[in-house]
Amino acid sequence: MTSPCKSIQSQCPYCGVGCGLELMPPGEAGKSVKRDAEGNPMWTARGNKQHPSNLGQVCIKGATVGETLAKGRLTQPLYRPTFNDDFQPISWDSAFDLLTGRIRSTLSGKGADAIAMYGSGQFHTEDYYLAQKLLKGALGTNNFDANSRLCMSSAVAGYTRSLGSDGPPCCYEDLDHCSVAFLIGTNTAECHPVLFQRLLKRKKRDPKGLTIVVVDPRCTDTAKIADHHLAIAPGTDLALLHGLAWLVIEDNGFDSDFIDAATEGFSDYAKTINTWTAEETAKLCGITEQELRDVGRLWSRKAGILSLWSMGVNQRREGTAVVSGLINLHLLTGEIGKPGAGPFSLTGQPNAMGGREAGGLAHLLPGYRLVTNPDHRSEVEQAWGLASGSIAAEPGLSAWQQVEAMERGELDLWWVAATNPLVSMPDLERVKAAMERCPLVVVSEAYADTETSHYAHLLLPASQWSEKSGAMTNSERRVTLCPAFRPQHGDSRPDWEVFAELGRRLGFVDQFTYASSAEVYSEFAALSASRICDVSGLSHKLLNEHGPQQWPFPLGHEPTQAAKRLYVGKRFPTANGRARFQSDAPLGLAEPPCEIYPLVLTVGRYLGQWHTMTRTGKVKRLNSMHPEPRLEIHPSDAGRFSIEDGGLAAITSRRGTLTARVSVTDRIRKGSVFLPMHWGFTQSEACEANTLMHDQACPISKQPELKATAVVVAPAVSVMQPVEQQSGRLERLRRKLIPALR
Ligand SMILES: Nc1nc2c(c(=O)[nH]1)N[C@H]1C(S)=C(S)[C@@H](COP(=O)(O)OP(=O)(O)OC[C@H]3O[C@@H](n4cnc5c(=O)[nH]c(N)nc54)[C@H](O)[C@@H]3O)O[C@H]1N2
Ligand SMILES: Nc1nc2c(c(=O)[nH]1)N[C@H]1C(S)=C(S)[C@@H](COP(=O)(O)OP(=O)(O)OC[C@H]3O[C@@H](n4cnc5c(=O)[nH]c(N)nc54)[C@H](O)[C@@H]3O)O[C@H]1N2
Ligand code: SF4
Ligand SMILES: [Mo]
Repeated sequence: MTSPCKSIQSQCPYCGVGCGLELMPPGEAGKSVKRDAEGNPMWTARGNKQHPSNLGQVCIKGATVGETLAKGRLTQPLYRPTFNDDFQPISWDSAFDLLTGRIRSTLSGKGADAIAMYGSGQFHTEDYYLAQKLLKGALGTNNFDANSRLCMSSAVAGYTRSLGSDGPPCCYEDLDHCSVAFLIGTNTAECHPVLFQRLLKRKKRDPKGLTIVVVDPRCTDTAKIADHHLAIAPGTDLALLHGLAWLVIEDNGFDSDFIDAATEGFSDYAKTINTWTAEETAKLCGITEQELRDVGRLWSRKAGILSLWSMGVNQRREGTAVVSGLINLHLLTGEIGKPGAGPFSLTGQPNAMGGREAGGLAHLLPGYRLVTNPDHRSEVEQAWGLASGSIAAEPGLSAWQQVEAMERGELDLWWVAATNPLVSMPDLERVKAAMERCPLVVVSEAYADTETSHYAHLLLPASQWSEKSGAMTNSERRVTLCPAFRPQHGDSRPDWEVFAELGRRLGFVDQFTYASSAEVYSEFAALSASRICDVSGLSHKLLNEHGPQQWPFPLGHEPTQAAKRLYVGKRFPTANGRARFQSDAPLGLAEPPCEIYPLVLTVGRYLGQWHTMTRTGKVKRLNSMHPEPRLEIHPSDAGRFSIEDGGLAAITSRRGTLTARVSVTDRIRKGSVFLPMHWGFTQSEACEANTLMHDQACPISKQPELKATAVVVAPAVSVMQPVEQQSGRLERLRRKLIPALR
């Protein structure tokens, strides 16, 4: 652990902007020692001026992270053989004995594929790397997936399909250079606030030099600053993108030199977009032809277009096709690989990027390698000192496929780490029922009372950010070292250490012996050599001495703060060096509105809450920003369904019903309603939005369509509590869980 007397530099553990934070020890920031609600002395955070990604800026979540770290922590391993038993404290030694025993009996019984792990973009790179090494290398199953499957996997698949490799090509400086910011399916103001502020400042400084377009069915805080807000009907994005391409061609606004020199597939693409006339497109998207034409003209100008996108694009059953549709426009206009231009996915979580680099999805191996590629498998087997054929040749189960496998009774062990699927997965009642069928559910968690903990047999206390050292990569491919600067809570241990110890106990002593997380990072870094995401020149030591660095960073590379872009030479990492136009026909929503369920529910985020509230829900200031979840509904729909502002509504989909208090607002488009995702069944204001969502996913990226489901609303007279609260299950479990913690 680093000396606690001086300020510490790290990366914010919340969103993928990956701001640099400076953390001041208790008593150093002001005169008196700040304390959290439980009286613990508190570290305070501010933006790190030296960090190139945020230049000293910070948002309210980053600034209050110090208040979240100590409260309500899980401090020792707990076990119960069945959900009807009480949790009992057990030692780590017994926990490892239990795990190795069950793993060995599964391996000799159903086989390795009856084990699966579901990890998270909130892992450090070292946690990720060892988790997937444990499953893919030691156990011989590719069933390691992460919540990035619900988040960035359409971006991963879209980049790979269109450009030949994953990896966002842009950098944050492009926000200062672009003449058009094309924001699609991103509420940047609430979800990537420091980037939004950078854009806003630029707009104020140079109103004519920057045009902002926002494509979103809601008039979010992001859309409020837009010059053009296209409030399209949900799920019509691909049609919109094809329609914009049609206009670019009509205007002669394409870049034929770029198309000839650097792409393939243009003639098929031209045929596909030919049917998306301005008139057709505007009609399908529910906007005016003029609105569409105004934005089409901006693309034709080719004067520095930067596209930013997030979950409104990725969380679709045609997510990969929409990402490719957006990249198509950049290829058509040659707007890629130069300052202020390019397709730029805004990563959700602080280290989903590091996870992708480290092989943290069921189809990947470290260094953006693929499990289906025999050369890639053999390179990794050699590096890991494993016999040829040790790594399975088929992709493992993706996040939702793991749930389906439990439903079929095919999983003997499901290990959830650093994610809270009983809030964040679709169709929650199905997930709960599936977990009840699984003989051993292991949950590695930093906090005690999370929704998923209530459905665990074995709870393992995890050290979290600030208590373990590791690297994270942000959206602009910048790697920051996050050092340990606070002590462990009780018996909690870093995730990577737990995975390493289990590997050794399973007999892989050489493969899993590390003196520190720095050694884990070095092994991963070496394996990335000569791949596009090459970080072989990086180490904890270099990052500590020279600060954050962007990749590619090959061995011997000099540390630099100068921003880097990919594909500046118009060459792409495909077999023939050309980027590929994709010609997908738009499909629209998997569950479109109908007579019985006439509205489209979309589920997203509030500025002051992070996901399932295990951390931000502990901060008074943040809770007071959003005291409760609200259903947003348009005044005309409210009238149609007799819903009143401030009243209660019952929201019903094909999968269930819940109640929520209502905000009648024209922020939302007619025909759509919005709920936040944050409030799970442990919250007194519980509103389990995902009980309503369906599981249909993009066939390429396997990312579920978490942004849209068909619902009907009606006035409600009383609050409907979640099953766990109604049945007393929550209290019963808490009584068992919490005494065991004391
Ligand atoms: N405050 C806060 N910030 C966060 C997070 C958090 O929990 N809280 N989480 C982080 C993570 S992991 C992620 S992934 C990002 C998510 O960041 P965002 O994707 O920006 O956030 P969301 O609110 O999920 O959804 C974005 C927008 O998609 C719109 N949308 C819905 N349907 C459609 C559609 O059909 N087309 C289009 N074009 N738009 C549509 C919604 O109206 C919403 O405004 O935020 C990160 N930052
Ligand atoms: N309908 C709908 N559903 C969605 C979304 C949506 O937009 N709409 N968004 C999806 C997206 S993009 C995402 S990213 C997911 C997010 O959903 P989750 O991943 O479920 O959300 P978090 O609350 O971030 O969960 C992280 C968990 O890890 C714990 N934790 C923190 N640090 C550590 C650590 O170091 N080690 C361990 N072991 N545990 C730790 C936290 O306490 C918390 O319980 O939700 C998805 N679900
Ligand atoms: S913008 Fe994101 S990374 Fe930056 S301080 Fe806020 S939550 Fe943290
Ligand atoms: Mo995410």
